[in-house]
Amino acid sequence: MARKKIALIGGGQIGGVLTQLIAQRQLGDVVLFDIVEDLPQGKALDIAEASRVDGFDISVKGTNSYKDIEGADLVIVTAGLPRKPGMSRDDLLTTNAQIMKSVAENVKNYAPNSIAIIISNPLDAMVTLFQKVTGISHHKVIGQAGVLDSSRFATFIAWELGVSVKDINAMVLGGHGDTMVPLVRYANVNGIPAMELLERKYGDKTKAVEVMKAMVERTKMAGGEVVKLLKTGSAFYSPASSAIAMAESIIYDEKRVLPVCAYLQGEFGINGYYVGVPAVLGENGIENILELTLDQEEQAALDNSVNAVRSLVADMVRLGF
Ligand code: A3D
Repeated sequence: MARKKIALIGGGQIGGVLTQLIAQRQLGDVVLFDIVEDLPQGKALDIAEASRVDGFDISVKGTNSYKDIEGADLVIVTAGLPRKPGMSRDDLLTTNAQIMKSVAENVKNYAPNSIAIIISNPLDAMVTLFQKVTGISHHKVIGQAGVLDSSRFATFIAWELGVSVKDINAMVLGGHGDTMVPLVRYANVNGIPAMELLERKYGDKTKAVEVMKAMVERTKMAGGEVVKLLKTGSAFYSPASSAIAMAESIIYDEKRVLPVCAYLQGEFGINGYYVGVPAVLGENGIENILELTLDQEEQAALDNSVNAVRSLVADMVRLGF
């Protein structure tokens, strides 16, 4: 198999971890782009100099020139400001939309045939803008949010039940904001409903519901919890790992079912918006969107989340993007 070329746009916290993970897993040759002079070159050199100890022989190049991303198979975008304590993701809209527009124009020029994974916030709006400016097919422009939000939810359930997180299946749908929808009814431990195990643990349904509700709330606010602790930026290890799971499914055509920010055309009753839903990821990007039955409460929560995405996108359009 020819080695893939992976362009990372944004050489900050997430971009750096992405580079290291890609190198260690030998997923492809990396070009790390940033507008800050010397920053991507420094990170690339640092990571390349671990190649002997880590045992990888892919190439890692840092650059300030978009020409170097030419012909990339996969582009992962993290360019943009992260949150500081007290900020919502939506507060980043104006600044990051300007950045995303310039990123997208360059990807359109140099890597129009790539598949793109977007991570920059506010996520749902940034994916929408990137797709609009590049004109790359919707199924090849995908947002990362659900893999991370779901991993956070799964982690909290594992801690609560005292079981391995490897056996937890939990999914979060909707927009990547405070209205996201952790699906309680489908959360399970190797097929056993998480709610059943909670009820057995506490011997009381009301208490089990209360504990699950707290985990749902913590999941929704998990990004902010990390921002508050870090003080100077937002989570970066877990978002990088999440994007790597998506990248691997695409590069190795694994057809994993992952919750990702995908363009919907009628699925879940939503038309013309990027929203987090379970999708099959393979060599063509999003190859299928898996619909599932939602009860009234879940559908209402998803509709509420979609409304938040709609108003964010409308704000972006009003700002001229
Ligand atoms: P940070 O460490 O600040 O890195 C961002 C990088 O973007 C910096 O190195 C900047 O120099 C660079 N940059 C700025 N403008 C441009 C430009 N025009 N072209 C290219 N590069 C540019 O942030 P980070 O890596 O921690 O986070 C990056 C983004 O991801 C932020 O918008 C975060 O809010 C977002 N984020 C998303 C998630 C999701 O799960 C969706 C999670 C965590 C962070």
